[in-house]
Amino acid sequence: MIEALLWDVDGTLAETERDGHLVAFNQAFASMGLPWRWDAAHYGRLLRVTGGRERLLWDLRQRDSIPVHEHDALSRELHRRKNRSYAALVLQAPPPLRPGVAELIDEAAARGLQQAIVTTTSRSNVQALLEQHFGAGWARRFAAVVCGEDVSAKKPEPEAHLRTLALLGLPPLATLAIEDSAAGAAAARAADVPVVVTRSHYFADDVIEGAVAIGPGLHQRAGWHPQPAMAGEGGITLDDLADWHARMELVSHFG
Ligand code: XBP
Ligand code: MG
Repeated sequence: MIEALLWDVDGTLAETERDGHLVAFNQAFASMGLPWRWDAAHYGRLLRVTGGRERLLWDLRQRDSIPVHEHDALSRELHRRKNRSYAALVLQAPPPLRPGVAELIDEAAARGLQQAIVTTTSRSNVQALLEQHFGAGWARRFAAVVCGEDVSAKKPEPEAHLRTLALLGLPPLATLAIEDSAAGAAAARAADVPVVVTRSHYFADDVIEGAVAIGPGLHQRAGWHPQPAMAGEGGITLDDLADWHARMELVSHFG
């Protein structure tokens, strides 16, 4: 039985990357007079590196123009500016919640499940996004909120999920994670947490292994693997998740 839903943020709750983080990274480069910009396709490749500062460091290492001893300080400053820009962008034009997300959060709350945020993005980014969608009291909806600052190893390491389980006081099999990427799914699995994957823009073709279900989004019942067992209209419900969780038929999807 599922007692808690563990929600990933970027890509799962909202499509935050292309119109949020990417724009903010480029604003940070411009604000420091740096001549380079990331385009949407390059950013898609960079997303293989989880964590914004780690992504910056990786990209800096590919450039000859910045001496290595400056990478650490520069990546910290760029990341600080990027997160400030991201919060401003989200305030101006919040990326909408993906369809079906709000409905499932409300259904889970109405049925008494605990819910948690399990992300390795920065806390300020989570705060900015969720405050826009759920108001100033957004954190009361979640029994635990684990962010990048709370872990020493980001996804695909299991630390964020393990920490969440400890905060909730639940064993992994009493929970279900919802993720959008191979790294997120691998993190959940490494913590023995069953995971459902809702594919997002940048991870539409990711090779995903060992999810209990993989599909295009929570708003539709078509296109899921395995298909929801129960016939119905509309989006994925808690009963669908419970059924996949109970069957625990591990599926993989190779692009
Ligand atoms: C998504 C990420 C993050 C964001 C940038 O994590 O990989 O690094 O792209 O955020 P998740 P930061 O899907 O687990 O939320 O700059 O704060 O790292
Ligand atoms: Mg994600």
